[in-house]
Amino acid sequence: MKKCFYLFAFILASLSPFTTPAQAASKTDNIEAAIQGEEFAKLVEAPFVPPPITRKFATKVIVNLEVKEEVSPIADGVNYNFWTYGGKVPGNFIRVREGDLVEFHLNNHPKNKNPHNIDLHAVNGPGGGGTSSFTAPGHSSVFSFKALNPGLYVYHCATAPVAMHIANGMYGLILVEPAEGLPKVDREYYVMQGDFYTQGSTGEKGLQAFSMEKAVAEKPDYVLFNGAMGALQNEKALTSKVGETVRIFIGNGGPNLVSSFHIIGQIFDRVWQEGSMSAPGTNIQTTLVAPGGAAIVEFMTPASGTYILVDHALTRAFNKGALGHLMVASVDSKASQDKLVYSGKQSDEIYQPEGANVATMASDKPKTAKSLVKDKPLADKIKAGEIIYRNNCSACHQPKGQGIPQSFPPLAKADYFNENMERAIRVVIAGLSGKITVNGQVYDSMMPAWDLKDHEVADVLTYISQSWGNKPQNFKTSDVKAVRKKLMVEMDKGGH
Ligand code: HEC
Ligand SMILES: [Cu+2]
Repeated sequence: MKKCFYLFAFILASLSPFTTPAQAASKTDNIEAAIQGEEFAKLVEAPFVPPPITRKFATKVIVNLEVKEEVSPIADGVNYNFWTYGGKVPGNFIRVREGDLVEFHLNNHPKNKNPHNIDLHAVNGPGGGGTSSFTAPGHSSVFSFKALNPGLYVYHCATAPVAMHIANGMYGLILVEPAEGLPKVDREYYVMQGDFYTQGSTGEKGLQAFSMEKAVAEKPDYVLFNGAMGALQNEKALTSKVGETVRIFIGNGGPNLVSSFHIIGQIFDRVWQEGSMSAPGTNIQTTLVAPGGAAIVEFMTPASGTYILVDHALTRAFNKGALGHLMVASVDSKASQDKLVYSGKQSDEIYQPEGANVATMASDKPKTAKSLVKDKPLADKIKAGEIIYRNNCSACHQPKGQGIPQSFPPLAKADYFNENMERAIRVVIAGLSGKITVNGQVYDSMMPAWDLKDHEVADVLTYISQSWGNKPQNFKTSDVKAVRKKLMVEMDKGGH
């Protein structure tokens, strides 16, 4: 009877007009695929992945994955006791081919304190392997499964309390590559989001313990790509060159938050949504990645520059760490194409709608000539400035002016800020872009011009300079007014 059904299904599948190459082998075919030889899986740490599989047949793949409990930095000056598959968050990337027989060895390091197991979403079987892989410290469990369904799958620990094991970093990705392989690209990367819950608040220094209370409330202190703030920034940024194609295997360990994965300034040419290997979606801006889910995004990088990976639920990116960099380098032979795709800023001219007077728009509307220049007492200015700071500046420069390494310069004990009052005023009213050096660190980013009244600019700058170890100064409304006048004259002359 069962045989009969398989035969029937097989005939149906071969007749179906909807059969695409990605569906060429059926689950039944994969159950029956003959296994030839054996090999050890090459396990690779994020953000890299093992090379594409070129084998044309199914084999036995032996996976040796080690669980390690290890204290390492989650942010600058903040440590966390991560529980990992292979020593890092996310766990080692595993790459097998559909039809392969996977012999899985889960090794729990003798120095660990807790039992662990593994549930691979690529498994057809009870608990995804969880029930067969429960392993005490200093022990090793073995189980085997057949990789029947091609796709990109999450694996994670499923030992109680499961959410805690996952929140401590116990997740990774396994790719079951379709028999015919994936389209060729120039670069492949591995990025996984996760939410983290600490006793102290975001950025609080020292060793931080897990907070079950915050996890239950789903209020993370950190939302991270690859397990640490800055894990994909600066010298650790993902890279590519103009004209190259990039594939990112993006997963979400959770345990709780959905990721709205987006790269600022890139469009995904193809997205294999939810890790499915059937037809990819095309021309996608943001893709949802569920906790315990994954997707594959692919795009050609046509223009040079720095592009920012984010969870587009943006306070997670700018306040909780879900922020990475993709640096696309220009290529001499492609310089003209690069400029054709994106020009860069071509001009900045005064915009004056009919009937408007720029001079009064851009500054305080004077009631009397005197009210223009009269400042509040210093203490009141600092108080008012603190509120302006909190509402306008702290999202990027952070609540205590500490900034975010590589992205937003510090305003606390900031040599650049303290060096030149006029320049600080200019930055706020006219914006700033291009390379600057603050406390020895180079920033090459952009701050928008701020639409604040003259006295508000004076108040916020006074607050900053009277806080966090800066050189105390009193910025006057009249100073701001004078700088604004200078800027207008410069712009009228066409200078920048
Ligand atoms: C959207 C993010 C963002 C916000 C909001 C923001 N800035 Fe900035 N700011 C930046 C970036 C990025 C730079 C560095 C620009 C560069 O690299 O050229 C910068 C640079 C500066 C600098 C010069 C560098 C330094 O460390 O002294 C000052 C001063 C400054 N900002 C003040 C402010 C003030 C005051 C506010 C609020 C009114 C503010 N910023 C709001 C992103 C921001
Ligand atoms: Cu575990």
